[in-house]
Amino acid sequence: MPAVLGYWDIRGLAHAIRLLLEYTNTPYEDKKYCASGEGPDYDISQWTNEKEKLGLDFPNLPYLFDGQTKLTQSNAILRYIARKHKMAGESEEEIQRVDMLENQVMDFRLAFARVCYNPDFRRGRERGDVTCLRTHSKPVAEEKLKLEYLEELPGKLKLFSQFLGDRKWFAGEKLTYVDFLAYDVLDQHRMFAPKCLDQLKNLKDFLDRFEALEKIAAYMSSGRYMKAPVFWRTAQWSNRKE
Ligand SMILES: N[C@@H](CCC(=O)N[C@@H](CS)C(=O)NCC(=O)O)C(=O)O
Repeated sequence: MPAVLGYWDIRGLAHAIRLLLEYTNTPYEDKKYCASGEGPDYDISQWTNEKEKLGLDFPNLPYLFDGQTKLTQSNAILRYIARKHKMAGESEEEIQRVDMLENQVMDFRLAFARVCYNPDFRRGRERGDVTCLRTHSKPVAEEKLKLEYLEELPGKLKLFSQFLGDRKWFAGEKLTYVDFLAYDVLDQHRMFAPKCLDQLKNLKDFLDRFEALEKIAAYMSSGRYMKAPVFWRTAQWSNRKE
């Protein structure tokens, strides 16, 4: 029986899991739940009708079923797959680096999502009553949020670059599940701010090295691969298929 990964029909918290399932050659069904109707009150019954009936301890998306194993929490799912394939770090130093990066990536991801989902500029845009920063620009709130985020971004990325240093992968010589997380958030940022990695050669090389892994390259060129949307319908950036 193939494993089942359940998630929305977006990239979101499932991207690194999908990549790891592909890399480890795990047979899986990529079960995608769709929201329908018009926003902001989308119909999410495809998920909510099932949510409490799946036997999950903490019903949520993403979930993974694998034989008798039923898991939620994206990082718990990643660690479960990684442990099976010895991709969770082995030496104490590797494990420390894995633990730290996993949590650093989550902080980075959530800060980015807070900007991309910010309801202030959505409300402003819907009301159409926000003044513009420049005559032909987007509403000021959106512009301001993005500019503030972009101002802080180089400092945040520099820390990832220093942490990687001249290592091949983030834990050291061996590929671990946190490389899949790091790949996902760095790639999202490259889509959001295309020049943001220009001065950080080791991060660009890391992305290239990751994409060149045979299984990853095959997945990325397959019809199964989903580059976008990164976020859900209610986001202000990357909320639709490209
Ligand atoms: N900490 C959880 C967060 C899960 C979460 O927020 N899932 C969102 C999508 S990103 C969701 O729509 N969950 C379905 C629900 O709350 O019913 C994880 O890492 O998996």
